[in-house]
Amino acid sequence: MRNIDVCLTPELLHLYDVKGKVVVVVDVLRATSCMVSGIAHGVEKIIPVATLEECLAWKSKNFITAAERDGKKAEGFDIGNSPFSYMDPSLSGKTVVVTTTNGTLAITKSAGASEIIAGAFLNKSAVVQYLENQPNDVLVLCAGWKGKVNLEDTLFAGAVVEGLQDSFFADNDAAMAALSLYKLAKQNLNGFLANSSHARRLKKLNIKKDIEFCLTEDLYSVVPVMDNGCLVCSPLTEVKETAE
Ligand code: 3SL
Repeated sequence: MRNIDVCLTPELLHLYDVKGKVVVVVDVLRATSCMVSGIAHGVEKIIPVATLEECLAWKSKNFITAAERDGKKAEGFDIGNSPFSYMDPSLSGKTVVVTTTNGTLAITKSAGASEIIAGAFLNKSAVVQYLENQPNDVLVLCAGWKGKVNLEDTLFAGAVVEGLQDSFFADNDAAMAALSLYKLAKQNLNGFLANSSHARRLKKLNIKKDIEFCLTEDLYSVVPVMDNGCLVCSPLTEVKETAE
């Protein structure tokens, strides 16, 4: 039987071996939710980069850029990190280069995995189905916040563990803890996360609509997969939902 493990923050990633595994990077609020939304709404490629400097270098080559630091849109880039910005029809068929505080860093740190995919509550069941239909062990990597563990990514990890419990072993404490938390929270994710640190941080910036949206389960059936440095729509999944 295949194995599923959970890394609760990129700071602990050095303790895991990503070789031969599918790494599911999750940053529910909001990086991977943006990526899933963008791909679902027709963005062709998303290039995640770790730093503002790299993102700026792409901008100077006329790429569309998205950048966020500390929850705010970074100065000088085209869009910030709201899933609603990624739904703009003008982005359809285009490439977006993105850097965020934690999410894109978690993706770049996963280099060396056999595959990297982006997960969020928005595409939870599609991710579970995708993982069921491939042969490798799985590591869910929670992006967290500046090296610290956060609740929302841990809950998503638990949701994936729950979805795969019949076909994967989850015999490690991080996966068990994530699953237990998800079981406690799943009837009311929004309520459970109301006082979590990043929800409070975003609310202070008046970003409430994004939180509710990012906690919607299974709105989309796409799975963004890294291919040559770009996240693209996995050919095994499809763009179904386009209206918003
Ligand atoms: O840290 C990140 O990658 C972002 O998703 C954080 S924020 O939700 O845009 O503040």
